[in-house]
Amino acid sequence: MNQPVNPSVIKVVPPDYVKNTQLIHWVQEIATLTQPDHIHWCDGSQKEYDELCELLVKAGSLKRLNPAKRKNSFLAWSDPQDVARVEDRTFICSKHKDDAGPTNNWVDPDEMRRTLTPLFTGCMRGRTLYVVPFSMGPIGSPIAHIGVELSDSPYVAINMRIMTRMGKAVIDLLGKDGEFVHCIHSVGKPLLPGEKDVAWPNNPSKYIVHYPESREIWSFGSGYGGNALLGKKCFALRIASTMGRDQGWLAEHMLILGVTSPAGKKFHIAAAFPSACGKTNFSMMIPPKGFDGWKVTTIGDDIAWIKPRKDPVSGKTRLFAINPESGYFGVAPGTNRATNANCIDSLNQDVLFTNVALTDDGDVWWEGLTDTPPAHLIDWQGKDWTPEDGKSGRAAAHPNARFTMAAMNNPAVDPNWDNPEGVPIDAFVFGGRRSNTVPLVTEARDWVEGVYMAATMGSETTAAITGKVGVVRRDPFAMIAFAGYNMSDYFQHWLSMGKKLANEGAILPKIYLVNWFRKDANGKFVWPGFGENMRVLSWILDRVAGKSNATETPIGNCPSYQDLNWDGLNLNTEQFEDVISINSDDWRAELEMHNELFEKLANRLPQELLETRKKLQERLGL
Ligand code: TSX
Ligand code: MN
Repeated sequence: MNQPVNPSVIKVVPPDYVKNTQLIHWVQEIATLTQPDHIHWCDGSQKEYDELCELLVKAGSLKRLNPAKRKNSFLAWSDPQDVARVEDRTFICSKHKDDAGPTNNWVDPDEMRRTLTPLFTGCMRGRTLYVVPFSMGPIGSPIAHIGVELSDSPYVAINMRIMTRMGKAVIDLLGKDGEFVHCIHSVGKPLLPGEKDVAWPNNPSKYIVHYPESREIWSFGSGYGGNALLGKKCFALRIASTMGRDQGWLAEHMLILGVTSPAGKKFHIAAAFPSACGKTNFSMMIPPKGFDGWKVTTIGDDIAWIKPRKDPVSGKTRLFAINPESGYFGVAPGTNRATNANCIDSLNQDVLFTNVALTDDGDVWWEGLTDTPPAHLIDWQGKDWTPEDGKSGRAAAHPNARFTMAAMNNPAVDPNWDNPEGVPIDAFVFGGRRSNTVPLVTEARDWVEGVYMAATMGSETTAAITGKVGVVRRDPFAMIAFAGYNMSDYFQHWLSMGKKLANEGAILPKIYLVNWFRKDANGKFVWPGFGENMRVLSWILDRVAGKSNATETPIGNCPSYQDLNWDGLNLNTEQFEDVISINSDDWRAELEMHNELFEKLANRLPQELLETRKKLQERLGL
């Protein structure tokens, strides 16, 4: 690695409790490269968190919210050019291009290192390098893994304390020779001596780089979300998915929820949805009228790490899941008491808000929080805002504005959310946003058909995602942006896991495809969604328990009207038909779109998926 021009770097002196020689040498190496003024080893304490928040307030990067409204909570406004993940600047740098596959940006790893070294050289001048040790998953869990992020952003350090188990306990677990994923992050804005910092430093040139073979992440130029909180999408999905492929487990873009029946029987569901389908809402769902005694609890809202293990109860192998995160980094706009009451109740204290609007009394507001907006706000860009601006289309909060909250502050958090053993998964649910074609719920007849459903999943774009509205984009397993390797190999990994586990006599989860978003001839949503989705969940769980009926259709098993519990909801048989029907013209077009995806992925596409498509076509009489 190139030595910086001015190697006058501070000598790394770690705290006494740091014994890991690889860690100490690596911090020395990165400090020599990036030339920070100071190095701060994060211990994860409340005192440290409070001090970093105070430092960010003094620097003008955070505003403390009114403690009477939002206790111990802060607001950050980002640079308007740093507001979301940058997928076109995200790279999977495997040795071979085919190992990244046709859906990832690939650059040769040696070439990428030649590009990044000059960018990282001296990039932390005038700043503090924070050493952020973190565990993805309960510390010491057999499903968890450790990472260390070296970042020049104190905003990253405080977010990582909420989103991961961060601090000294992780260093202790690492011991002398423990392994960890190396994560390097810089906002990419070194300061000249005496130069005044800006509130949200970043660099117009952004790189989110993964080296799957050496399990490294290098992120440059952004301070926002998944670009900068490297435990989340970069580690827990992209790097972890390659670890799962190599080691026989699954890293998935899935929420995990617990459902307890009135009789006290507990089930667990893992569910994958593309963006803008209300994943966080689903993970915090409240059962509706007619479901007295049912309880829904949250294990995770975004990511699941799933490993097979012998279940002491049944004596058989089952899939056990943990939430590798310890907080939720959720989209604020659209969240309100009707869409997600548990979330609203989670946001009263200890929250970091990013890019929402500020009220005159030091509270926050975003589009959809209340029907009537406050008469005056400061918008996410620091400008005055009135409801008139809203009417002319200028949003007060950025559409991708976020809250960072601790899982423990969710009133519906599952008692096992932090259990190192994980929870046994009974069913996998996949679902996109489709105004037609895809029924409310379809059960896969077997594992392979379920993998096909997930692999071909599509979702319609919304205004918040792109300019174009209502275009179906394929998002296999909701992993299109997050698989750290070839998507066809990823499908094969799912198929192989299924086969291997079935051969071992394992209890495999059943697989379902759902769609809350079918519209009628007038373009209106037919299914009421939100808590009412419990009706679909309880049918699924009854299927798992062998208690409810289904009718075989050409695309899988669907409930008939009488198979669902309608207690407390008026939805007539015609409306049900609108959400469950299978139209053969629609499915002809759908299978054509599956073909387009398969052609793109043809190189290593598992034959079984092509065979499944053929059977589907025959059953549909196409
Ligand atoms: O999150 C949603 N879920 C899952 C909830 C557990 N949303 C919001 C999506 C945007 C992030 C939904 N929107 C859901 C849903 O099930 N369904 C719909 C569509 C819909 C929207 C509004 C109404 C009904 C359905 N009803 C009224 O507005 C009164
Ligand atoms: Mn996500």
